Amino acid sequence: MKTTNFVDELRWRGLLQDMMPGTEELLNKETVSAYIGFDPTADSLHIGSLTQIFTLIRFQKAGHKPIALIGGATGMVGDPSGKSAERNLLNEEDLNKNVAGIKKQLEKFLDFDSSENNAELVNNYDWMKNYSFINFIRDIGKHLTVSYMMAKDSVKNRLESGMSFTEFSYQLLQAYDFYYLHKNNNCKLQMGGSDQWGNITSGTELIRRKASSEAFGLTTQLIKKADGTKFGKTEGGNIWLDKTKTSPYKFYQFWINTSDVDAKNFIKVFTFLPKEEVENLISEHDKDPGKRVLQKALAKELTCHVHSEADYNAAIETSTVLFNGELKDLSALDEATFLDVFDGVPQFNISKSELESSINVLEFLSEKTQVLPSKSEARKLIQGGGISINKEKVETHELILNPSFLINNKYILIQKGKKNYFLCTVN
Ligand code: 485
Repeated sequence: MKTTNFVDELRWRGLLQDMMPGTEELLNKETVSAYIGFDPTADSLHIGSLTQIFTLIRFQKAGHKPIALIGGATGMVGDPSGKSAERNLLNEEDLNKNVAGIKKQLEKFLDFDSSENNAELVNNYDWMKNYSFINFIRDIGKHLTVSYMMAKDSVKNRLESGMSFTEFSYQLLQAYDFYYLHKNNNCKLQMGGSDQWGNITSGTELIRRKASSEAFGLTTQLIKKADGTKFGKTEGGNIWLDKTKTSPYKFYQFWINTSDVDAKNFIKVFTFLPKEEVENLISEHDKDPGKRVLQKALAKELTCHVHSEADYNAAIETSTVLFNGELKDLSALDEATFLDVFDGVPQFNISKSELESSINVLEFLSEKTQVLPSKSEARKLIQGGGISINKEKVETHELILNPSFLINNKYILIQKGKKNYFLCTVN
């Protein structure tokens, strides 16, 4: 059943970039199958891919049928769209691992069982693996001219810097996928980010020429941040959907730290909250931006959806550890989360044997770790109650550190004053 209008929905969320003429009419007229492709360039999707996963979900909620394609074949070639330099080819082992990882993630978001209006999952390797080069260039290559292919941005932008024939052919592969799904899965629409426009239109062109039939394309906006920096990256790299690569805590923190301007956009782009609720949240937020109503809603919706409610609750708990936590909270954290919590905190290393032979706290703070410039400074601060180790105030400068101080068998947490943390790793 049709509950929302898909195109209107994308519009008010600020997601719509381009549509081929007739797309909106088609979607208003009938139940449509549409696909979006994901190349297995890594073993996990990242938050950049969420826009498109959510596009498929929105499409389904609007009563249509979404198809997710994994590019087992195209991933072997590498899409030049939006790339300024030739890519390295992935080896087979990595590709297989990546396909499996991405498949698992897509399955989490979309229900792929075989009932009628359900989402479908396909892999273009299945129809490419036995397609011979000679047949492909006879059957497919013949329909698009070199000048047509060269007019695409993905090729034009590389005329100076160079591009292999391999990457030049990528658009033909993607065009053939669309042709194949149009023919075999009644797929009439391909969607993707705006960088995919050229490849999508190569597909509709192939379908027009080879099948004398009409197909459509729709692209969504690439997500930008108001300050111009790239969305979805931190100093540590991508924010991944796989919790072993980006812990739910760090994932939650990413969204909580969104700026006010961005949060107003992202609440529309990255949640399924209906218009009225979004508008209420925005006006509530504007009354007192310091309360970070939008950021909290954003972090909650996403952490629950991508991970789970339990992960969300744990992330909130972890966030409070730093301010009022007890040592038992710290040792309860798994190592990845523990490191995420103290990400960006100055770090020191000492050897395990040093610790085994016992270290006086003054020496530890000044010589072993340089938390303080000298033993006398350290003594002063301890006397003033300004040093804690593993969240416990150091009461005497005669304290001796030994392996019993280790958290997770590896770390000692030092706190100077209220806010300055240091992490000592013992190897
Ligand atoms: O038939 C197809 C085969 C492969 C693809 C699409 C259709 C993948 C596509 N060429 C591609 O490279 N997509 C990117 C990827 O996989 O990382 C990104 C796009 C982005 C958005 C997202 O995939 O850059 O705009 O479409 C889903």
